[in-house]
Amino acid sequence: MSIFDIFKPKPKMLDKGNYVCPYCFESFDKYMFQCLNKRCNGKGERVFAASQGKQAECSECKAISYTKVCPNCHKHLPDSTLNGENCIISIVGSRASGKSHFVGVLIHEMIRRIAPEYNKGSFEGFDDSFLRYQKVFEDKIYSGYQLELSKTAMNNKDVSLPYIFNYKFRTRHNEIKCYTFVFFDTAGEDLHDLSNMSTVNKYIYKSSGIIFLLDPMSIPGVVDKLDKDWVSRASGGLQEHDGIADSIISNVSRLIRNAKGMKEEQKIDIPVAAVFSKYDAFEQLVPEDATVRRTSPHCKKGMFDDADRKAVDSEIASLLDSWGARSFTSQLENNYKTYSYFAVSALGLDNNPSSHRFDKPHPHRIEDPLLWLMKIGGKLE
Ligand SMILES: Nc1nc2c(ncn2[C@@H]2O[C@H](COP(=O)(O)OP(=O)(O)OP(=O)(O)O)[C@@H](O)[C@H]2O)c(=O)[nH]1
Ligand SMILES: [Mg+2]
Ligand SMILES: [Zn+2]
Ligand SMILES: [Zn+2]
Repeated sequence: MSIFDIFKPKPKMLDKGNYVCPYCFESFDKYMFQCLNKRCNGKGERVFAASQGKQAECSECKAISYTKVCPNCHKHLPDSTLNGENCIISIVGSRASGKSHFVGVLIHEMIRRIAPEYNKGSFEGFDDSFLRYQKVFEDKIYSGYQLELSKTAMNNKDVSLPYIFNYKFRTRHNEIKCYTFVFFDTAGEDLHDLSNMSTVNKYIYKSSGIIFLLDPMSIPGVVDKLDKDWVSRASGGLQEHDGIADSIISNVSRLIRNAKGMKEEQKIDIPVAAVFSKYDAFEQLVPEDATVRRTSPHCKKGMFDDADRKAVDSEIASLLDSWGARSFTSQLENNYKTYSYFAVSALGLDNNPSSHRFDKPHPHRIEDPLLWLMKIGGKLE
């Protein structure tokens, strides 16, 4: 038994149903079927209950359908939703903390480098997720254009659609595993105010892991030590910052406690990766011999190097301390059972955006938070 076994998922305790839709996050007991027969009068709109187990007959055209859909939003469901292998990863953090660039670069790297290198795995978009991902993120970031700040999900259906990817790989015992990852790139705007958080409300407490992005450019102890011009470039033109994410972490914690009916004294059991974004912008403040300066070791080794993770965790915790950001660290400690500190750069060293252009991203340690969440969730060997 390894230390990680204690974090393996416990038998599921879901509120209403057994399944969680990765699009609308409603829970349900029984999925439905959709008729895809082009000549059917229902024209793909018709949704019906199963006649027997894995298939159903369309009441309109009598064709047999195997296409399982959510009874609430009627979107096509991946198999792993029905096997209970959904991992909802929520990405939260204040405005301009770097969430969208992080997701955009992480997915690109997962497909091309991380999954194949780590365990010869594949990372494939489900349904239209890859096309949506390309349009919203990859086409822009990888031709060197900075993304715009994300729009609020309220009254914005497209924005509130998550990106769904299947991670498939073979274990050392030659078993094929498939996990469905649901990435939700929240707009910072929707996290600052509890009354604005109705969308976040739906998925945050169902997450398998939370990636909490901390913006180094919002910490006075960091900004004071850096060149002004440098800071303004890494801040994406955003002049005002609302302090280091304290209000967001308390809003997020409150939502989770309310939804799960937890007392204030109980610690939340969803693991949190507390991640400094824009590492490139503050590397000059990091000690020369620090582990976090080295390239991420996990993919090269083909296994998760927990000693490396622990070293980075304590380096970042002591940097936060020395920058006077204790209120954040104690909030995390008092509210969450499991958390670890990381630092990543989505764009890469010497790639600080100027006039909204930069070189093709060459990220630093972008895989660490996700691999850690998978590892402690018992999803990686
Ligand atoms: N130097 C540097 N700047 C970055 C990095 N990632 C993002 N930025 C900059 O940070 C600013 C905000 O990035 P976004 O990813 O749009 O931030 P966000 O958290 O999605 O913001 P909202 O959508 O408003 O919540 C942009 O100007 C980016 O160019 C990075 O790795 N390094
Ligand atoms: Mg964004
Ligand atoms: Zn039909
Ligand atoms: Zn749904």
